[in-house]
Amino acid sequence: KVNDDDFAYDKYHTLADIQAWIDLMVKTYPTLASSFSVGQSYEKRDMKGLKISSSKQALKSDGTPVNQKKAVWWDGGIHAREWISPATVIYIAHALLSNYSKDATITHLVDQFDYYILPVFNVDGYSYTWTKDRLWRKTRSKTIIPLCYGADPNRNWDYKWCEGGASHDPCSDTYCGSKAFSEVETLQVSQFLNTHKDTIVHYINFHSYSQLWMSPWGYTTKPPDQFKLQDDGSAQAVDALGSVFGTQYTHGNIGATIYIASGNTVDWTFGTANIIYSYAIELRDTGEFGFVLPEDQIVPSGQETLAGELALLKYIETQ
Ligand code: ING
Ligand code: ZN
Repeated sequence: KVNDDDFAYDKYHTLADIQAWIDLMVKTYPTLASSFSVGQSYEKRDMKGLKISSSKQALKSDGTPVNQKKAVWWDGGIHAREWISPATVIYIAHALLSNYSKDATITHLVDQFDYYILPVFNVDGYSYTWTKDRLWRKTRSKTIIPLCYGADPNRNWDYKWCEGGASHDPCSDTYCGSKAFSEVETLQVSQFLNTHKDTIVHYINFHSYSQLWMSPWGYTTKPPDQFKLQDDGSAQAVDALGSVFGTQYTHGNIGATIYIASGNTVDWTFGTANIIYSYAIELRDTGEFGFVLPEDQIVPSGQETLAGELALLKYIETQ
Protein backbone atom coordinates (compact mmCIF):
# COMPACT_ATOMS: atom_id res chain seq x y z
CA LYS A 1 0.00 0.00 0.00
CA VAL A 2 1.17 3.47 -0.86
CA ASN A 3 -0.75 5.55 1.67
CA ASP A 4 -0.77 3.26 4.67
CA ASP A 5 -0.51 4.62 8.20
CA ASP A 6 -1.66 8.20 7.37
CA PHE A 7 1.41 9.05 5.32
CA ALA A 8 1.66 9.52 1.55
CA TYR A 9 4.65 7.46 0.43
CA ASP A 10 4.20 8.82 -3.11
CA LYS A 11 4.80 12.47 -2.17
CA TYR A 12 7.74 14.58 -1.01
CA HIS A 13 7.43 15.86 2.55
CA THR A 14 8.65 18.76 4.65
CA LEU A 15 11.02 18.16 7.55
CA ALA A 16 8.16 18.64 10.04
CA ASP A 17 6.09 15.99 8.23
CA ILE A 18 9.06 13.57 8.18
CA GLN A 19 9.65 14.04 11.90
CA ALA A 20 5.93 13.44 12.53
CA TRP A 21 6.22 10.29 10.36
CA ILE A 22 8.93 8.98 12.73
CA ASP A 23 6.57 9.48 15.68
CA LEU A 24 3.80 7.76 13.70
CA MET A 25 6.05 4.73 13.06
CA VAL A 26 6.86 4.51 16.78
CA LYS A 27 3.15 4.69 17.62
CA THR A 28 2.10 2.19 14.92
CA TYR A 29 4.90 -0.35 15.47
CA PRO A 30 5.78 0.06 19.17
CA THR A 31 7.45 -3.34 19.49
CA LEU A 32 9.85 -2.63 16.60
CA ALA A 33 10.33 1.12 16.31
CA SER A 34 11.78 3.83 18.53
CA SER A 35 13.18 7.28 17.84
CA PHE A 36 16.62 8.63 18.62
CA SER A 37 18.41 11.92 18.13
CA VAL A 38 21.99 12.55 17.10
CA GLY A 39 21.72 16.14 18.32
CA GLN A 40 20.71 19.56 17.03
CA SER A 41 21.75 21.21 13.78
CA TYR A 42 23.47 24.61 13.36
CA GLU A 43 20.03 26.26 13.24
CA LYS A 44 18.87 24.11 16.20
CA ARG A 45 16.67 21.64 14.37
CA ASP A 46 16.50 18.11 15.80
CA MET A 47 18.45 15.48 13.82
CA LYS A 48 15.86 12.85 14.50
CA GLY A 49 16.24 9.18 13.58
CA LEU A 50 14.21 5.98 13.62
CA LYS A 51 15.58 2.78 15.12
CA ILE A 52 14.15 -0.58 14.07
CA SER A 53 14.96 -3.45 16.40
CA SER A 54 13.07 -6.67 17.05
CA SER A 55 13.19 -8.44 20.39
CA LYS A 56 14.02 -11.73 18.67
CA GLN A 57 17.53 -13.11 19.20
CA ALA A 58 19.75 -13.10 16.10
CA LEU A 59 21.22 -16.48 15.19
CA LYS A 60 24.50 -17.57 13.61
CA SER A 61 24.45 -19.96 10.65
CA ASP A 62 24.93 -22.91 13.05
CA GLY A 63 21.77 -21.86 14.91
CA THR A 64 23.48 -20.62 18.09
CA PRO A 65 22.59 -17.10 19.31
CA VAL A 66 24.91 -14.13 18.64
CA ASN A 67 26.07 -12.10 21.66
CA GLN A 68 25.53 -8.63 20.19
CA LYS A 69 23.20 -7.94 17.26
CA LYS A 70 24.95 -6.32 14.31
CA ALA A 71 23.58 -3.01 13.11
CA VAL A 72 22.96 -1.09 9.91
CA TRP A 73 22.92 2.70 9.32
CA TRP A 74 21.05 4.47 6.50
CA ASP A 75 20.92 8.19 5.96
CA GLY A 76 19.18 10.33 3.35
CA GLY A 77 19.26 14.02 2.63
CA ILE A 78 22.91 14.74 3.40
CA HIS A 79 22.59 17.02 0.37
CA ALA A 80 19.51 19.20 0.72
CA ARG A 81 18.23 19.18 -2.87
CA GLU A 82 18.41 15.39 -3.37
CA TRP A 83 14.78 14.90 -2.32
CA ILE A 84 14.47 11.34 -3.62
CA SER A 85 16.96 10.17 -0.98
CA PRO A 86 14.87 10.92 2.16
CA ALA A 87 11.78 9.68 0.29
CA THR A 88 13.48 6.37 -0.60
CA VAL A 89 14.89 5.88 2.90
CA ILE A 90 11.40 6.46 4.32
CA TYR A 91 9.89 3.96 1.85
CA ILE A 92 12.36 1.18 2.71
CA ALA A 93 12.13 1.81 6.47
CA HIS A 94 8.34 1.55 6.26
CA ALA A 95 8.66 -1.63 4.17
CA LEU A 96 10.67 -3.29 6.95
CA LEU A 97 8.11 -2.29 9.59
CA SER A 98 4.94 -3.08 7.66
CA ASN A 99 6.19 -6.43 6.30
CA TYR A 100 7.68 -7.73 9.53
CA SER A 101 6.07 -11.09 10.37
CA LYS A 102 4.39 -11.07 6.91
CA ASP A 103 7.34 -11.44 4.52
CA ALA A 104 9.88 -14.15 5.43
CA THR A 105 12.96 -12.36 4.03
CA ILE A 106 12.16 -9.06 5.74
CA THR A 107 11.27 -10.75 9.04
CA HIS A 108 14.59 -12.60 8.96
CA LEU A 109 16.65 -9.50 8.11
CA VAL A 110 14.89 -7.41 10.77
CA ASP A 111 15.66 -10.12 13.32
CA GLN A 112 19.30 -10.36 12.23
CA PHE A 113 20.19 -6.63 12.35
CA ASP A 114 19.25 -3.45 14.21
CA TYR A 115 18.63 -0.45 11.91
CA TYR A 116 19.54 3.17 12.64
CA ILE A 117 17.83 5.39 10.09
CA LEU A 118 18.34 9.15 9.70
CA PRO A 119 15.96 10.16 6.86
CA VAL A 120 17.23 13.77 6.73
CA PHE A 121 20.89 14.31 7.66
CA ASN A 122 21.15 17.96 6.54
CA VAL A 123 18.01 19.26 8.24
CA ASP A 124 18.80 22.99 7.84
CA GLY A 125 19.60 22.64 4.14
CA TYR A 126 16.52 20.50 3.54
CA SER A 127 14.26 23.11 5.17
CA TYR A 128 15.92 25.80 3.02
CA THR A 129 15.08 23.85 -0.18
CA TRP A 130 11.38 23.98 0.81
CA THR A 131 11.30 27.67 1.59
CA LYS A 132 14.04 29.54 -0.31
CA ASP A 133 16.09 27.64 -2.88
CA ARG A 134 15.03 24.24 -4.26
CA LEU A 135 18.57 23.52 -5.49
CA TRP A 136 20.50 24.24 -2.24
CA ARG A 137 23.07 21.49 -1.45
CA LYS A 138 25.18 22.41 1.61
CA THR A 139 24.59 23.07 5.31
CA ARG A 140 23.52 26.61 6.38
CA SER A 141 26.37 27.67 8.68
CA LYS A 142 28.02 31.10 8.40
CA THR A 143 31.40 31.28 6.67
CA ILE A 144 34.14 33.94 6.57
CA ILE A 145 32.47 35.29 3.40
CA PRO A 146 29.34 37.28 4.41
CA LEU A 147 27.30 36.30 1.33
CA CYS A 148 28.31 32.61 1.23
CA TYR A 149 26.76 30.01 3.51
CA GLY A 150 27.32 26.39 4.32
CA ALA A 151 29.87 23.63 3.88
CA ASP A 152 29.46 20.42 1.91
CA PRO A 153 28.66 17.77 4.53
CA ASN A 154 30.06 15.16 2.14
CA ARG A 155 33.49 16.87 2.10
CA ASN A 156 33.74 17.73 5.81
CA TRP A 157 34.78 14.40 7.39
CA ASP A 158 38.11 13.83 9.11
CA TYR A 159 39.59 11.33 6.67
CA LYS A 160 41.94 12.77 4.00
CA TRP A 161 40.03 16.02 4.61
CA CYS A 162 40.06 18.47 1.68
CA GLU A 163 42.90 16.74 -0.17
CA GLY A 164 41.24 16.50 -3.60
CA GLY A 165 37.87 17.02 -5.26
CA ALA A 166 36.92 19.53 -2.55
CA SER A 167 37.30 23.29 -2.22
CA HIS A 168 38.57 25.73 0.41
CA ASP A 169 36.33 28.43 -1.12
CA PRO A 170 33.30 29.07 1.14
CA CYS A 171 31.25 30.03 -1.92
CA SER A 172 31.84 26.66 -3.62
CA ASP A 173 29.25 23.87 -3.53
CA THR A 174 32.05 21.47 -2.49
CA TYR A 175 33.44 23.72 0.27
CA CYS A 176 35.09 21.37 2.79
CA GLY A 177 34.52 23.70 5.75
CA SER A 178 37.01 25.65 7.89
CA LYS A 179 38.37 22.37 9.33
CA ALA A 180 37.37 18.69 9.44
CA PHE A 181 34.06 18.34 11.28
CA SER A 182 33.54 22.12 11.34
CA GLU A 183 29.85 21.32 10.74
CA VAL A 184 27.96 20.25 13.85
CA GLU A 185 25.87 17.83 11.75
CA THR A 186 28.82 15.74 10.49
CA LEU A 187 30.51 15.95 13.91
CA GLN A 188 27.46 14.59 15.71
CA VAL A 189 26.84 11.77 13.24
CA SER A 190 30.52 10.78 13.56
CA GLN A 191 30.19 10.78 17.37
CA PHE A 192 27.07 8.60 17.18
CA LEU A 193 28.90 6.19 14.87
CA ASN A 194 31.95 6.11 17.17
CA THR A 195 29.68 5.13 20.05
CA HIS A 196 28.12 2.33 17.96
CA LYS A 197 31.10 1.22 15.89
CA ASP A 198 31.36 -2.19 17.57
CA THR A 199 27.92 -3.13 16.21
CA ILE A 200 27.48 -1.20 12.93
CA VAL A 201 28.75 -3.34 10.04
CA HIS A 202 26.94 -1.67 7.14
CA TYR A 203 26.47 2.02 6.25
CA ILE A 204 24.59 3.62 3.38
CA ASN A 205 24.83 7.31 2.51
CA PHE A 206 22.01 7.98 0.00
CA HIS A 207 22.39 10.64 -2.70
CA SER A 208 20.92 11.44 -6.09
CA TYR A 209 21.30 11.32 -8.99
CA SER A 210 23.17 8.99 -11.45
CA GLN A 211 22.13 5.40 -10.57
CA LEU A 212 25.40 4.26 -8.98
CA TRP A 213 26.09 1.79 -6.14
CA MET A 214 29.54 2.72 -4.87
CA SER A 215 32.05 1.81 -2.17
CA PRO A 216 35.29 3.55 -0.98
CA TRP A 217 37.63 5.12 -1.72
CA GLY A 218 36.51 8.55 -2.87
CA TYR A 219 39.83 10.32 -2.16
CA THR A 220 41.70 8.25 -4.74
CA THR A 221 40.90 6.24 -7.87
CA LYS A 222 42.64 3.26 -6.21
CA PRO A 223 40.36 0.69 -4.57
CA PRO A 224 41.10 -0.54 -1.03
CA ASP A 225 42.31 -4.11 -0.23
CA GLN A 226 38.75 -5.10 0.81
CA PHE A 227 37.27 -3.83 -2.46
CA LYS A 228 36.24 -7.23 -3.82
CA LEU A 229 34.33 -7.99 -0.61
CA GLN A 230 32.53 -4.63 -0.88
CA ASP A 231 31.92 -4.60 -4.64
CA ASP A 232 30.62 -8.21 -4.73
CA GLY A 233 27.88 -6.87 -2.42
CA SER A 234 27.22 -3.96 -4.80
CA ALA A 235 26.93 -6.41 -7.70
CA GLN A 236 24.31 -8.43 -5.81
CA ALA A 237 22.40 -5.23 -5.01
CA VAL A 238 22.48 -3.86 -8.55
CA ASP A 239 21.30 -7.20 -10.00
CA ALA A 240 18.35 -7.42 -7.61
CA LEU A 241 17.51 -3.73 -8.14
CA GLY A 242 17.47 -4.13 -11.93
CA SER A 243 15.24 -7.18 -11.79
CA VAL A 244 12.32 -5.08 -10.46
CA PHE A 245 11.81 -2.55 -13.33
CA GLY A 246 14.98 -2.95 -15.41
CA THR A 247 16.60 0.21 -13.98
CA GLN A 248 20.33 0.04 -14.70
CA TYR A 249 22.81 0.90 -11.98
CA THR A 250 26.60 0.87 -12.27
CA HIS A 251 28.79 -0.28 -9.37
CA GLY A 252 32.41 0.29 -8.37
CA ASN A 253 34.74 2.39 -6.21
CA ILE A 254 33.75 6.06 -5.90
CA GLY A 255 36.97 7.58 -7.28
CA ALA A 256 36.87 5.48 -10.44
CA THR A 257 33.08 5.49 -10.89
CA ILE A 258 32.07 9.14 -10.39
CA TYR A 259 35.02 11.40 -9.43
CA ILE A 260 37.54 12.03 -6.68
CA ALA A 261 36.00 13.56 -3.56
CA SER A 262 38.02 13.61 -0.33
CA GLY A 263 36.65 14.12 3.17
CA ASN A 264 33.49 12.26 2.14
CA THR A 265 31.28 10.34 4.53
CA VAL A 266 31.96 6.74 3.56
CA ASP A 267 35.76 7.14 3.38
CA TRP A 268 35.53 8.00 7.10
CA THR A 269 33.00 5.28 8.00
CA PHE A 270 35.25 2.74 6.28
CA GLY A 271 38.72 4.18 6.91
CA THR A 272 38.25 5.43 10.49
CA ALA A 273 35.18 3.65 11.92
CA ASN A 274 36.12 0.36 10.16
CA ILE A 275 32.62 -0.23 8.78
CA ILE A 276 33.62 -2.51 5.90
CA TYR A 277 30.25 -2.50 4.13
CA SER A 278 30.13 1.27 3.63
CA TYR A 279 28.32 2.42 0.47
CA ALA A 280 27.34 5.65 -1.26
CA ILE A 281 24.36 5.27 -3.55
CA GLU A 282 23.29 7.68 -6.25
CA LEU A 283 19.57 7.05 -6.80
CA ARG A 284 17.42 7.90 -9.88
CA ASP A 285 17.60 9.26 -12.47
CA THR A 286 20.45 9.71 -14.99
CA GLY A 287 19.74 13.38 -15.66
CA GLU A 288 16.37 13.77 -17.37
CA PHE A 289 14.85 15.32 -14.23
CA GLY A 290 17.94 15.19 -12.01
CA PHE A 291 17.39 16.56 -8.47
CA VAL A 292 13.76 17.47 -9.31
CA LEU A 293 12.61 13.89 -9.81
CA PRO A 294 8.79 13.68 -10.28
CA GLU A 295 6.77 12.26 -7.40
CA ASP A 296 5.50 9.37 -9.54
CA GLN A 297 9.03 7.91 -9.33
CA ILE A 298 9.19 7.82 -5.51
CA VAL A 299 7.46 4.47 -5.00
CA PRO A 300 9.25 2.75 -7.94
CA SER A 301 12.58 4.04 -6.57
CA GLY A 302 11.60 2.72 -3.14
CA GLN A 303 10.59 -0.69 -4.50
CA GLU A 304 13.74 -1.27 -6.54
CA THR A 305 16.11 0.14 -3.90
CA LEU A 306 14.48 -2.09 -1.28
CA ALA A 307 15.12 -5.13 -3.50
CA GLY A 308 18.77 -4.09 -3.93
CA GLU A 309 19.30 -3.50 -0.22
CA LEU A 310 17.64 -6.78 0.81
CA ALA A 311 20.02 -8.63 -1.54
CA LEU A 312 22.99 -6.75 -0.07
CA LEU A 313 21.87 -7.48 3.51
CA LYS A 314 21.61 -11.20 2.69
CA TYR A 315 25.14 -11.05 1.25
CA ILE A 316 26.54 -9.21 4.29
CA GLU A 317 24.85 -11.64 6.67
CA THR A 318 26.82 -14.54 5.17
CA GLN A 319 30.21 -12.76 5.24
N1 ING B 1 27.31 13.27 -5.58
C1 ING B 1 28.28 12.90 -4.58
C2 ING B 1 29.05 14.13 -4.09
O1 ING B 1 29.14 14.34 -2.89
C3 ING B 1 29.95 11.21 -3.95
C4 ING B 1 29.20 11.83 -5.05
C5 ING B 1 29.36 10.25 -3.17
C6 ING B 1 31.25 11.58 -3.69
C7 ING B 1 30.06 9.66 -2.13
C8 ING B 1 31.94 10.98 -2.66
C9 ING B 1 31.35 10.03 -1.89
O2 ING B 1 29.56 14.89 -4.93
C10 ING B 1 26.25 14.05 -5.33
N2 ING B 1 25.34 14.19 -6.31
O3 ING B 1 26.11 14.58 -4.27
ZN1 ZN C 1 24.67 14.19 -2.82
